[in-house]
Order: sequence, then structure tokens, then C-alpha cells
Amino acid sequence: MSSRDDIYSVPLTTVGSFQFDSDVVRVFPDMIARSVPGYASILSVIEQLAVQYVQPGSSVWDLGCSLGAATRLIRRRVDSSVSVHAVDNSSAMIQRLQQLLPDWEPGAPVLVTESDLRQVQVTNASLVVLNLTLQFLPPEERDGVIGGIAAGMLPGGALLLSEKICFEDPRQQELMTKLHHDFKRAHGYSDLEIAQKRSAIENMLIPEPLQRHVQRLTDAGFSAVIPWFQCFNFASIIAVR
Ligand code: GEK
Repeated sequence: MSSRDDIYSVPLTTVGSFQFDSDVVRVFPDMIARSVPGYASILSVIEQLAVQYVQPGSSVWDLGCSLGAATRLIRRRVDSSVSVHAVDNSSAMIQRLQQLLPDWEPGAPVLVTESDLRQVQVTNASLVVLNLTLQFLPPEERDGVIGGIAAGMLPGGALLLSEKICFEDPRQQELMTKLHHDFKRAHGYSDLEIAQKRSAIENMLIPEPLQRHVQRLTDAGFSAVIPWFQCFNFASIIAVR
């Protein structure tokens, strides 16, 4: 059971940089559901993509898997000839995921790896998921990461990329930020929690404009790059190899 996210509910003298540590792991499912508009819809589309794109004998990669929400949905939709790789560099996330795995419904084999995704070689992939993960990598490294993933994918395979995005037009940026904060308020976060979380994550999560992501995927050789979801400052793209 996930506890309620109360991490930033009391005033902190200094707000440290956000970490995916055991405190975050304890509340993570609640935190992500109340912070990311459309998170549940994105997960359910990932499950649909598993049916549509995963090829027998191929592999699936969930990069920045956290507690394996996407992995869990994918593995029950594919046959046992498929290996599902769940990768995250937070040891707290991976430890908790290992504890959760035995309670999951049966499905394809899952290989859990604690690693920086930049150290992982994607191979034989018919589906790759980067659900709210690329945003935590330095922007100058993102072209290389997407290029490496593209190189390890099978023709006809799909990459699902979801990101927090930013906007070149300051009025659009202001409106989308406000609507996102309203969303968080409507889901029970106080102004103090919103402000302290914002300051903790400011230098770690670096959003880019949607068009920058589309261009990067196109440059990496994906044959179709399809933004399919946007709610305020969150977007998701399907890119077909
Ligand atoms: C979900 N995809 O529930 N290498 C590997 N993992 C990383 C790296 C990295 N370099 N940087 C960050 N992470 C999930 C949600 S959460 C999104 C993804 C969020 C991991 C980090 O440890 C965390 O578990 C995850 O990426 C981001 O569908 O919290 O906003």
C-alpha cells in the first residue's frame, strides 16, 4: 500500500535537492498520481502499445521504471518468449520493486536492473518506455541516449516518451504552470507543498519544448513521431522505428 505524500507538507528551513530515496519510494504511487495529469491514461496506453508492438522473442525496456507500474501492465500482455527489462538507478526504488514482484500476477519474465540507463545497452527491442525519465538527464546527453535506444530497436518497434514540457511563449508557460498547480491543489497539495517541491526539483528536472523532443526523435531515425497526449505541461509521444 502506498502512503499519502506528505514530504513537503511542513516548512523546511532549507529545501534540499529532490532524491528518489526511501522516503519518496514510500509515497511514490500517491505522489505521481496526484502530480502528473494523465498518468493513469498514459499507463493504460502503454499497455495497449504492448499488444500492438511487442514481437515474439524480442525484448521490452522500461527505462526509469520506478516501482514498475508500466512493466507490470506490459508483462501481462506479452508471451513468455519476451523479456521485459526494468531499469532504474535508484537503489530504494529497485529494492522496493524486488519486494513487490512476487505479488504481481503471472506474466513474461522480468529482469530488474539497478543501473543508470546511460550504462544500459538496449538490444532487440520492440517496445521501449521512457515514461517521465528523460527529463532527469542533462539535456546535452539526450540526443546520445535517444540515438542509442533507436539503434537497439527492431524495425516496426515503438518508443513511448512522456515528459514534462516547457513553452517558448511566456504566456503559454505561465498558463500551463498555473493550471498544473491548480491540478495539484485540487488533488490535495497545499501551496507550501507545491512551492517546496518546485524548488527541490528545479535543477534536476529540465523540461524541453515538445517540438525539441519531436525533432530529436526524427533526427534519431524514427519513421513516425506522433505526439498523442498533452495535458497542460505534460506530453507523451509514440515514435515508431
Ligand atoms: C512510471 N516510469 O511509473 N537512469 C535510470 N533511472 C533514472 C535516471 C537514470 N539516469 N534518472 C532518473 N531515473 C515511471 C515513473 S519517475 C518520474 C518515472 C517522476 C529514475 C528515477 O530514479 C525515478 O525512479 C524515475 O527515473 C522517474 O511509469 O518521478 O517524475
